Amino acid sequence: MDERRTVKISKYLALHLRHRPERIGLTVDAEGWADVTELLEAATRHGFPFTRAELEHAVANNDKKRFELDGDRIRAVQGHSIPVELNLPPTPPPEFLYHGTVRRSLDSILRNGLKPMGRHAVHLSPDRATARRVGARRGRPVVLTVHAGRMAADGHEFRVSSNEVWLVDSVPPEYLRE
Ligand code: HQG
Repeated sequence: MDERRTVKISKYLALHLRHRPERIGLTVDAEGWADVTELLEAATRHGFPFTRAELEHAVANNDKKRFELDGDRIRAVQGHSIPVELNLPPTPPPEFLYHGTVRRSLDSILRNGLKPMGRHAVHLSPDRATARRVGARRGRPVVLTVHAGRMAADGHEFRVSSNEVWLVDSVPPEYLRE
């Protein structure tokens, strides 16, 4: 299948499963699931038709495994701005996790800590290379080290999505270093 079309479908899924289901009249339940048939119909109705096979291909080949299919339902595994309860269990993190950002955000981050900004949670990466890629979406990346082990010992809860993004409510500045 055409790679560009697959990416386009993936972006369409991210927009409507994470951020703006109401744009196409889609219902997303409390755990983030939408009905696949309903999604295909809504997309067709709103001028971007794709088939179930194309959807399955886009989910299976997504570079970051952003979505999960479960029978006739689909959801984004993380990255939401709409309220969802993913029901991920609190999980002990590795000693260090990483956050990719850019220099212009650094003053504020080192002063105020990492905040979820538009999303539900702060997103952390298990390794520097991944964090660098996250930061590079916005410019020349800066990678911060998060002392996750110490945070967990101090009572902060971590969760990990199926595509290995670590999620936490916030990271106070004392756990961060450049
Ligand atoms: C920054 C992508 C100022 C933060 C990626 C980031 C990731 C602050 C931006 C996932 C701040 C938020 C998430 C503070 C945080 N002051 N700036 N106190 N605290 N920031 O996109 O982590 O492709 O919501 O550094 O790969 O960049 O969508 O978070 O630059 O996994 O699947 O505020 O999104 O995945 O930006 O990226 P975002 P993120 P997907």
